[in-house]
Amino acid sequence: MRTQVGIVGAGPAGLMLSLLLHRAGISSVIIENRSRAYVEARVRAGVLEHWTTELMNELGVGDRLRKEGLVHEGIDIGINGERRRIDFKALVNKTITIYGQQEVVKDLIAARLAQGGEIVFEVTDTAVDRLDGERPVIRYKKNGEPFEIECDFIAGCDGFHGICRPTIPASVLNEFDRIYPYGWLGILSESQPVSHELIYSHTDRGFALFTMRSNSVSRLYLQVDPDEDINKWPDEEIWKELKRRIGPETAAKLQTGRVFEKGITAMRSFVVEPMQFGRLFLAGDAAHIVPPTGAKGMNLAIADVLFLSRALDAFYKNKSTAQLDGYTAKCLNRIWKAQRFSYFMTTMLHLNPNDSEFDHKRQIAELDYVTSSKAASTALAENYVGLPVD
Ligand code: RFL
Ligand code: PHB
Repeated sequence: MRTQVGIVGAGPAGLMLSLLLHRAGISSVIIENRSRAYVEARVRAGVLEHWTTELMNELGVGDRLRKEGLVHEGIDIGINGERRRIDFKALVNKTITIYGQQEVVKDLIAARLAQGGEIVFEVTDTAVDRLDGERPVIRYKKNGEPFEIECDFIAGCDGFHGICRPTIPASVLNEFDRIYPYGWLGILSESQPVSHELIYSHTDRGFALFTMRSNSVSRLYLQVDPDEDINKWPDEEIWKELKRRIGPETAAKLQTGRVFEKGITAMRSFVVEPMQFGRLFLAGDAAHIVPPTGAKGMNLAIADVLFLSRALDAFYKNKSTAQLDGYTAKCLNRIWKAQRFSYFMTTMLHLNPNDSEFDHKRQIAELDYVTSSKAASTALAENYVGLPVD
C-alpha cells in the first residue's frame, strides 16, 4: 500500500490529522491496534478549548458538538468549601465546551469514513522503519497477515505507550519528566451535575473535581494516592468523600446515582525533544503528557496536528521544508506553556502530603490571590480557554 502520510494511532491526534490532511488534498491511512468500539468507548478528557470547538466546526464535524456540547463561561474554584467563580467570558471573552473525548473520537471516525478515508483497526505488531530516507514504511499485521504501507511521512500519534517514540534512537531524544504524588479516582455516574459549571475544589482533605458529561451524567474526581487500591473505594465511600471535599451547601445538593465507570490515574508531566526524527513526526501524548488538572491533554494533541498539517501542506504545495523543520520548535513553544499552566493548576489545587505548614499557607494565599485579583484570574482564564494556535 502507498500513501502520502501514514498515521499510527486513531486517538484525537491521528484522527484529526487525517481530516486536516484531507482538507489540504493530502492522502493518509490510519492504523490502530484497538477496535473501533474500544476507542469509541474510552473515557478520558472532557474540556474543549475555544479554538478546538471552532476547528471542529470549520472541518464540518461540529454538528453533534453544537447540539450536545455544554458551553461554559467560567469555572468555580473552591477553597475549603468557599466557592469563587472565574468568569472567562467577562475576563477574556471566550468560553470552553464540555464534550467527552470519546464523543470527539466517534465524530472524527464517522467523518473520516464518510470521506472514504482508511482506518485499519485491530492491527498487531506495528513497526516503523526507514525513517531517515524519503520512503519511510509502517509495517503491521492484520488477522496474522503482514502488511506494509510506504509513505512520504509518518505521524506517530500512538499515545504515551506507543511504539513510535521508542523507535527513535535514545541518543537523539531528551526527556523531561515529573511524577506527582497524586492520583485521581474518577467516576461517571447517572446523576445531575451539582453545579452548572466545573468546580475545582481544594480542601484540607485533598482535591476534588466536579465535572460532567451531560445534564444527567456527572464526572467526579477525588485526589488519592497514585498507587491507591480502587477496591478500597466502594461507591458509598466515594460519595461521602466527595461531600466532605466541598462546602456543606453544595454537599447538600450533590445528587448520587448509579456509578457506571470507575478508575484511578496517576499524574505526570512529560515532554520529549525533538518531536521529529527524519520523516517521523510525533504528535499528542506520544510526545508529551500533562496532569489533567489544566484540561489540556487532548487540546494540545490537536494543536500539534494542526501545526503538522500546515507544515505538510506547505511541503506539498511549494516543496518547502521550512515549516516541517520548524515543527518541533513551533509545538514546544505551546507545549511548555501548557506544561507550565498544568503544573500551576495541579500544585495550587492538590494537597501535597510532603508540604510543610509554610507551603500550605502559601498555597492558600495563592488560591485567594488567583480568585480575587483581576490580573491573576485573567491569566488563569486566558490559559484555560486555550492559548492561540496561529
Ligand atoms: P491517545 O488518545 O492515547 O491515542 C493514541 C492511539 O494510538 C493507539 N496505539 C496504537 N495504534 C497502532 N499501533 C500501536 N503500536 C499503537 N499504540 C497505541 C492507541 O490505541 C490509541 O487509540 O493519544 P492522542 O491522540 O495524542 O490524544 C491525547 C489525549 O487522549 C489525552 O491527552 C487526553 O485524554 C488527556 N486528558 C484530558 N485532555 C484534555 O484536553 N482535557 C481534559 O479534560 C482531559 N482530561 C485526560 C483527562 C486524560 C485522563 N486520563 C485518563 C489520562 C482526564 C483523564 C482522567
Ligand atoms: C473532565 O470533564 O473529565 C475533566 C474536566 C476538567 C479537567 C479534567 C477532566 O481538568
